[in-house]
Amino acid sequence: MAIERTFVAVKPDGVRRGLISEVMKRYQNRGYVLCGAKLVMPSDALVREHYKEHEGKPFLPGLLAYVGEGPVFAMAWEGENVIDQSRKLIGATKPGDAELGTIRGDFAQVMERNIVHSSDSKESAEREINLWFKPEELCKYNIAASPFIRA
Ligand code: FUP
Repeated sequence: MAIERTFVAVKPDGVRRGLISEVMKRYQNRGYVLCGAKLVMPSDALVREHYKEHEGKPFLPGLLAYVGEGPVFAMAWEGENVIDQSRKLIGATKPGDAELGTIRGDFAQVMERNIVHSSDSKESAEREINLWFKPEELCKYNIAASPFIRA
């Protein structure tokens, strides 16, 4: 168990559907701390770098076009095991496989428009936070409720 940071993004479909606050609410309800947040019109280079693990895959061009259209609402969240827990909050990549109660399970129908991204490992969390945020854009602070959230 450890305090971690993860990168979460509301993708253009989520932004344009007015779901930024809905996504943020779920992380705040869980007691995670918002370390950074900004609305971005990402460059092609940024989106390509973000999805570099998918280089050469047939769905990549469509994915780059969809996310590259922007805006993307980029966030960094901090909390106990937040990397794995955030993956549970967003739900399975294919919304049809996502449990009801997860973000994708509640708001999406197809994986090409699945609302949110969340880092899938410690390595990708660190890489993606550094890719989307400058160090001075990240805040370290305690929320008033922390004694009631963590023992
Ligand atoms: P996830 O980590 O859940 O976002 O999923 P992946 O990293 O495997 O995929 C990144 C994004 O590519 C997903 F959000 C959806 C999209 N994708 C497709 O559009 N088609 C595919 O066949 C696989 C993924």
